Amino acid sequence: MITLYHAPRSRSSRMIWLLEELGAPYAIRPVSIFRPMAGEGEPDPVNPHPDKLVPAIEHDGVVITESIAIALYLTDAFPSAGVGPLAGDPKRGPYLSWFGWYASHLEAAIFAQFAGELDRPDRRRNYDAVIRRLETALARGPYLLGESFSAADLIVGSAIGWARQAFPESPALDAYSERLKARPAAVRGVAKDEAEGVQRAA
Ligand SMILES: N[C@@H](CCC(=O)N[C@@H](CS)C(=O)NCC(=O)O)C(=O)O
Repeated sequence: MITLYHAPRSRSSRMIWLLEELGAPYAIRPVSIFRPMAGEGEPDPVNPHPDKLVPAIEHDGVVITESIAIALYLTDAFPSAGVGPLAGDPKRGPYLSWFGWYASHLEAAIFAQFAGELDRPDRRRNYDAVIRRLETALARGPYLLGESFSAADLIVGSAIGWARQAFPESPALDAYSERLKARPAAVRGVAKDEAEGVQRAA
């Protein structure tokens, strides 16, 4: 059994989606977090994350943190779902590369745009490269790895969905977001996330 430490409408929401894709046995343990945008919320002593962030998961007594580490850990642990190429598969390298790119470049581009920093040449260069990389990948295939969906789409796509206004107009990006949102596991994930939010507000 996997325990997901979760706060509604946060980076842990996509982990519900991932667990649904995997058909993995899991329980959601709601925790409170500090929400910097709203300036409210308290770190939860129950949360095993060393910095009291979400997501964190606990599996067989081991705590795993960081969205991309959790995604890799889970897709390796539940390979029969077929949403994470394993070592030996030629798609494994590109799969890992998309995760690294997400953490190093995509999040930086989003936050630079939100912070109004795109007049800085280094920020602009990264932002333009990010848009180019996404457009190129989506012109090739419906998913980042080509024909089939993977957890790299889930991580990258959830960030695009959350921060759509940070990106320029793009039919390809919109179609990609819609394709991902329509997945049955994503729909179930959203419903469970909403239910958690309602319970916490009650
Ligand atoms: N790189 C981390 C970021 C985690 C993160 O920043 N989570 C936010 C919620 S979206 C959080 O827990 N914030 C609480 C705080 O800032 O104290 C990951 O992707 O897992």
